[in-house]
Amino acid sequence: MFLSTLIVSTALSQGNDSVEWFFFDLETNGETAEFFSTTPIRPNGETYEFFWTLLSFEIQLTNEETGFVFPWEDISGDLPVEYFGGDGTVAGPARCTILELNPTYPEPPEEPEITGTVGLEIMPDGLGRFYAQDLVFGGYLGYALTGLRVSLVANIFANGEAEPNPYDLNGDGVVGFVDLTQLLSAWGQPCNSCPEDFDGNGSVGFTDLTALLSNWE
Ligand SMILES: [Ca+2]
Ligand SMILES: [Ca+2]
Repeated sequence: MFLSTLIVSTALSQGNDSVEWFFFDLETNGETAEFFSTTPIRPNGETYEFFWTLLSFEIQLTNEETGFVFPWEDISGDLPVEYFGGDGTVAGPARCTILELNPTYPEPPEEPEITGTVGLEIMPDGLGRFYAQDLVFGGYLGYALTGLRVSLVANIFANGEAEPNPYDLNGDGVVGFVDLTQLLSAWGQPCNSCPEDFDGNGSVGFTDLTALLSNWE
């Protein structure tokens, strides 16, 4: 499956001007964890095409009585097929979500050892963020689940250029406090086509503030 993903990816990469491989290796003992790619992709893509493949999904068990920690065990073969990989397209610009999974292992009616959220997104600076959160680890017969390790590879293509967001005044990919500060420092001042005058009435005022706040991210 990994090989076929490589072949499809190569075919699709023609005509795309920004391509990035993201390798992720996340390890957690139940706490929220995140892992960032070492290289970024262009964050202003109009759309992003992606393929991802799960490399391994490992769990670690601990004997609750003796404290003995067992070696990592790859259970990816036991997971439902939708966790093995996938592809799709999302709208840019970053920040945008590539995938979000809610693994439950094992499948009902067995008692779950793991529930939680594992996801991948492109950050405003173009880095890939792979994360695990809201994890609940269970156990059985005196054995507790104490660790989760997920390895995944994603191939992402940036296509086209997203229209710049006029409310993102400093161009960092989000409408937030920095933009608010910039608007407030231009408050009340007459200006001729300055970026903070969203409604173009010649000054920065309440209407512009409301417009920025309603586009808050
Ligand atoms: Ca901003
Ligand atoms: Ca105005």
